[in-house]
Amino acid sequence: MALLQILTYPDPRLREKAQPVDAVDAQLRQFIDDMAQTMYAAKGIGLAATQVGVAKRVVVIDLSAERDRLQVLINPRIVARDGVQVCEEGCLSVPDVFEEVERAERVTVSYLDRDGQAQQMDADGLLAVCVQHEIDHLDGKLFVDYLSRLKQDRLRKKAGKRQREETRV
Ligand code: GNR
Ligand code: NI
Repeated sequence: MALLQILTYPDPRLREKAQPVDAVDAQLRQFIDDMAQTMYAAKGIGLAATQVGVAKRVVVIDLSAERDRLQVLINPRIVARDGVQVCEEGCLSVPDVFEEVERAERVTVSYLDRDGQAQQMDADGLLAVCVQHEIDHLDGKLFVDYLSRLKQDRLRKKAGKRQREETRV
């Protein structure tokens, strides 16, 4: 297994639209294991392939306290949604930013599991938030895109400052 590097805002690769997976094979399963290891090491509850610079529609999620309930969603698609909930979100690709975002309260997702089998799942609460957050990543979208223009301007400035600090010798 290998730890992958998580891209951070405003890396342009976070804006790419990921392509559907056409074969769930051993190579893809190896990549999924690397994604899971990377998510656990970063203490995230989810990770999308886009965040590690791979433009494929693959997501890993684990909401369990014991970190032993890995969910793998390949080519996930929301087929039904209803209700509204507001949750304070964070993102491994947007460090140190936590803001409230409005999302659907319940979603039904169709996807392939790590064996390539078609599955459907009903999610609510935090799982529903996480699924929507991760599918957004696959479409090149970040949770900060839902914030006010003013907050986004502040984030852009903060990210620019961070980048200048990191590249200074
Ligand atoms: O670890 C994460 N926590 C989180 C909290 C509230 C709403 C969404 C998330 S997902 C985030 C990990 C991540 O960035 N996934 O893309
Ligand atoms: Ni994220």
